[in-house]
Amino acid sequence: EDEYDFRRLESKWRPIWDELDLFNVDKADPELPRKYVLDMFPYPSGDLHMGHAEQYALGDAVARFWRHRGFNVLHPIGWDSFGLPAENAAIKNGGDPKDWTYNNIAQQRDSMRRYGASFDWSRVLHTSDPEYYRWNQWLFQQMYKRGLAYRKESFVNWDPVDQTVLANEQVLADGTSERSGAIVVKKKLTQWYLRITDYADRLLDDLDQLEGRWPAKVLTMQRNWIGRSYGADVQFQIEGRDEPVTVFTTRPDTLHGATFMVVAPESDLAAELAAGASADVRMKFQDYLQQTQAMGSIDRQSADREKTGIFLERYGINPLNGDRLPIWTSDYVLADYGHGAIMAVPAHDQRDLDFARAFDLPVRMVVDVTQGPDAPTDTDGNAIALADLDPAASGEALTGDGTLINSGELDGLSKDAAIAKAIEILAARGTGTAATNYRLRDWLISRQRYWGTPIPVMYDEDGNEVLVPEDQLPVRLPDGEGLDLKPKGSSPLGAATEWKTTQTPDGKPAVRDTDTMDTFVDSSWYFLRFISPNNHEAAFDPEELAKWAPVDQYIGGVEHAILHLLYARFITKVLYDLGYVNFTEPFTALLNQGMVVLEGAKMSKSKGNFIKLSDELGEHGVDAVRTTMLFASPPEEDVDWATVSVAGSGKFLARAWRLAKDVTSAPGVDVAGGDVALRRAVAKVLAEVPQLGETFKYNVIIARLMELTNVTRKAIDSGVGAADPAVREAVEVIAMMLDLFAPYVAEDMWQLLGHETPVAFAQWPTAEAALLVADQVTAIVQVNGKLRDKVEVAPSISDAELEQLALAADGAKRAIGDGDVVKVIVKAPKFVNIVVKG
Ligand code: ANZ
Repeated sequence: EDEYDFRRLESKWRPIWDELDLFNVDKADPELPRKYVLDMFPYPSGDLHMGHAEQYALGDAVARFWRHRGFNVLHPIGWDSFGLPAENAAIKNGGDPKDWTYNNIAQQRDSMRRYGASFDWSRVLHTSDPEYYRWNQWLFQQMYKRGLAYRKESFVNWDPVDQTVLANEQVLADGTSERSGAIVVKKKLTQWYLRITDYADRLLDDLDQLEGRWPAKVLTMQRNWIGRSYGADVQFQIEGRDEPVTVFTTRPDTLHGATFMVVAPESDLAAELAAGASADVRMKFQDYLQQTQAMGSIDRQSADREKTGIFLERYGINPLNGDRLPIWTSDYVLADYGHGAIMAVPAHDQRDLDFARAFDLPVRMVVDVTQGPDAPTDTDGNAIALADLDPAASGEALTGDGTLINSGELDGLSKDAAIAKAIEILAARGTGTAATNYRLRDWLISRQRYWGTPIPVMYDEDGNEVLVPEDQLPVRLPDGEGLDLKPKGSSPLGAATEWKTTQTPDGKPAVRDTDTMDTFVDSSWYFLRFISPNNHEAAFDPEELAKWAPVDQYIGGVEHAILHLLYARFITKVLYDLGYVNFTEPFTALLNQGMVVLEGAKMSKSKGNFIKLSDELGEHGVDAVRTTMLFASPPEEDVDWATVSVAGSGKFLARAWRLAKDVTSAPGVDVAGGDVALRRAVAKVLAEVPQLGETFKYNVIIARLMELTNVTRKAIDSGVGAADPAVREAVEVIAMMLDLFAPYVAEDMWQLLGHETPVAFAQWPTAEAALLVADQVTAIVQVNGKLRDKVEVAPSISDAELEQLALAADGAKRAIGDGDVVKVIVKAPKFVNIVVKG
């Protein structure tokens, strides 16, 4: 009991905290202002690891901070508990994915309690509970009724190892699956989609509201993902074909520079044109198509790939100048962007130029970039002649602004003016219009897997879609035990004959949709369910929503920068349009924590550089690990576990705890008469820490508490003594602030100091203004050893500064008179002696 022992503190306080249900927001004073602080909820993949420890140390510091600042803080936790790993574990080891999932949840939950995270445990939710996924189904149906959920047959990204469809977002830049690492292929299937593209403009424009509140990097990633570009749809007649072909271009100003056209190999148009070509081309086209389909889209467009393609023996007609343009097919044109066909302008587009040079096609300059605002210069700053910039020779396309040439009616115009003029001419002739394009695609949510939310739709005998009536929701998953869960390209639920067989509301035979939803649907609105998790009448309660939503501070990894956040923003806007919520952005502020690494490298079991959280907790204790996580660096940066000292954190906490043991004054003692120097030190911390907390500078806060701990220890051991009221004041402040990172130590200190209520709700006092005034010291100014003047200076003054002041002091000037100053002896901040001769 006399020594700091983290094991004793943890086993002492954990049951007491559990018993008290401390962070249940419904038990707090309803008059308090509110904040909603949310950590991205975990996937129950096993026990908590170092990454979780970093995230929850941070999120908990944020939540605790706002409680100490007088807010009732909603800080809920739950589990994102549907998904493939559970299913794969069941395939490997037998059993039901449910068992694996809920066992892991139980383990993580225990670990979080041990970790002292200040969650409201009355609000726990699991997305795999029928009580939760019922509302996924409800949400899907709401969207279906408004035309925002629809089915279509299309090429999908197919993961041949996991045997499932992937969203574009899950296909990595090299064309492999984010899940299995397999090379993703295209497959034609009928699938459910959510119409996120209807929201593209709002998803983009509303990002402006988040400027400064979300990491700039995340905003950029969202913008690029949505990828809006302005330009024109231009129609080209095709020789020997009735219908014109439309291409999307961002540069209609360059129409006169078009020298060929390219269509995507897997487009219907390519197939049609190839079918009419010679036998040789038909055969080459088939091979080329197969090659293309085995490739990822990002890889296909990469600028440094060698260009390949086939001439389809057909010609298009340029609507501006009547030029005849050969039509090629090449994989650098994507079937699902724009119209799957382009006009190629090799002089001003790099990929078109690479292609033209590979196949010896003409290159025609139509923008004189030497006449533009960013005219190129040589190394001496001299202008370069246009003839020396010829892309056909240099291999560098001229993509900059400039003045139009070789372009008939557009000649002499700037790029922007020419874009407007070209669109005007095309529109007048009925061969083109202004157009906007997006990279964003509709959200494919069907998954051919078991462990997810059943899609609440059935099909009658004619194959018509029929919604499962709302009063029959949830459509529950049948037991996984006994079902063959192995991936085979169709959902395992297809084999659940009894489950699958049902009736339409008017009694006709029907079968259920056997696919399940992408688990990103589950996480796209869970933050709203936390607000009324136990409401069985509705997904969320409007009154409660008004109190808490939207989330004030969201905390999680940057790996969710695109998908999860985009989907959550989309669903929020949908719910806004449906009248369920009165805000359009779900997360007012976002913080991305860094990773925990070892010697600069990501930790992984296979690399053998894996640090086990439970080992660290066992050796150093929860508080020391949490403090270390936040002391190591600002939260956005990575923590390198090889460079930290957890033992050092432990020693600091022991020193702090020892202070509380030593205090001998009674609680409530009047601090006004306490030692002024120590009170000033405390006041500085009180004034500075709230600012630091609002900007997440926990590392600096910990450094300040370390300093204050040392100063307080010195005061106790020197003349001030343990009975001085200033010592009590200092130790109380240390305990209240340590609660952000080291709740066990803080609680125990608080109790040792004689308090009977939990430290978590102790309000930080405000610093007394009088104590914050910068101190001054009096420096003595002597001339030849005799006191001649005094000056008031800051204690931090340098010798040089003090010398200047002393020489300028009236008393010193008089004493020096006409004499020569031969030497000045300075001991800042208190003493100066000026030696004068003659
Ligand atoms: C002619 C042109 C001239 C173009 C020029 C660019 C520069 P963003 O900005 O990403 O929207 N493009 C259109 N559809 C395509 C497809 N399905 N696959 C590959 N490329 C496609 O890009 C729009 C530009 O990308 C379009 O403008 C088109 O090339 C090409 F000096 O048209 B451009």
